[in-house]
Amino acid sequence: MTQKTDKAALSRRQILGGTAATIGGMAVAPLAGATDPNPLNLPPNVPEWTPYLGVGVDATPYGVPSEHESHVIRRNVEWLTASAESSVNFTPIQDLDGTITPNGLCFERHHGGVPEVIPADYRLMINGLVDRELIFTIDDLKRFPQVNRFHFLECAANGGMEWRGAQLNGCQYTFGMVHNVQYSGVLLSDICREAGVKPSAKWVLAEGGDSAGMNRSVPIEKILDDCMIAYSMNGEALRPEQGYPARLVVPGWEGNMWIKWIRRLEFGDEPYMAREETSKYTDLMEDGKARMFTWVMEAKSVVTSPSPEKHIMSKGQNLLKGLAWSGRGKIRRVDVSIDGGLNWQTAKIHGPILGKSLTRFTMPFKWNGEELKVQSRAMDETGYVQPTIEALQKERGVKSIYHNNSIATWLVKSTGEVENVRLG
Ligand SMILES: Nc1nc2c(c(=O)[nH]1)N[C@H]1C(S)=C(S)[C@@H](COP(=O)(O)O)O[C@H]1N2
Ligand SMILES: [Mo]
Repeated sequence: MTQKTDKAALSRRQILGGTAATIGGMAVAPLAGATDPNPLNLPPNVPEWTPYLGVGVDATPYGVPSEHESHVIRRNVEWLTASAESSVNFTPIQDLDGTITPNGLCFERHHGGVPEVIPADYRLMINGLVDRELIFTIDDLKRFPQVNRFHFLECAANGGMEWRGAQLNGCQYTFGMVHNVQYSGVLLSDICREAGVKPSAKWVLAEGGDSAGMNRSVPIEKILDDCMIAYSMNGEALRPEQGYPARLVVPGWEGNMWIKWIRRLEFGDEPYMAREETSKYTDLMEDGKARMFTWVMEAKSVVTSPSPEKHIMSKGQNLLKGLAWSGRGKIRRVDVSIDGGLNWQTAKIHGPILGKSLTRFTMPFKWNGEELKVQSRAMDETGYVQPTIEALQKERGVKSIYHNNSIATWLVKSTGEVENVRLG
């Protein structure tokens, strides 16, 4: 693993809040990775940075986070990394607030590395069962009506290492193959109208322009419902690693279908049975059969703090934070347990609550140094409830890599340290 600094920086004294001060009855302790404060900089003294002029507006033409936030980065797991070009890294969701993933922190999954696409040379080709086969430039795409929508993208393999037991001791590694972005782009229904899709067209093959030439079949109903070709993320052009200059957005469905660097949409009358939907991205069951075309990402949630990277720093009042999402629509409710699922409380969910988008929840709790088994359970607007791992294994066994949306458990020890565990 390449998780380096975070744990080492947590001294026992910090965990137990030996230097904790008290503000309005709430204990505050230094954060992991923080250096000890210099008393000369603390009130009632004037801090040493105040009397000097600061850095000017010409210093950072493209702004970057404070150097004190350098631990908030995408991380990868060495033993999951066959080669850097065909690999994955993880979003540091334990370090984020709200629901938007900053562009530089969106996890990446590439099958053949990030191609360098020159925007002037970019083309999107439409062919197959259409009245007019068309080729669009990026400027052509930008002349269509624009939509701006918030959606999560979750890799179907998020949590895939955990089917048989708790493995990766990190919130980032266990749940970090997800990001949530506001996409600007064109609805595919508008592009389809322009091309004149024939009634016989039932499937669309979406194909990428990377060396992997990644392709997936998408049913026409989904294409016409809410799929987009996105050219912007969180207000700026797509990042190269997210598919610059254009990617397919397939709201609520597994990340593998969100073809990056998209170069072609072929309309056909049957699924194309591509590698990524036959050999990969099928779910092997106990009886040797495999589930196929399991597109929707079912409701899921995760407590991001406390979590293996976010130890409890002080006794008394604390705030539990987490994220919930569902590929079927909006999150309706999130329950939280701190005793391994015996008792549940309903967490506060924060608006705006958007369909097929991350939703933030929080819950205040008091901690007196006792062991906790922290869990969260999401329910979506269809009434679907996030299952326990036992219930999911009963239905699907343990051979599957994909679509593990079960409830996870964080064990909080008396030191305040947190571990990923499997109960029972
Ligand atoms: N062209 C292309 N598109 C692709 C991939 C790829 O390797 N090539 N990886 C897919 C997979 S498996 C996932 S999970 C998502 C990841 O998107 P991200 O890198 O923006 O997080 O992109 C999908 N689209
Ligand atoms: Mo993926």
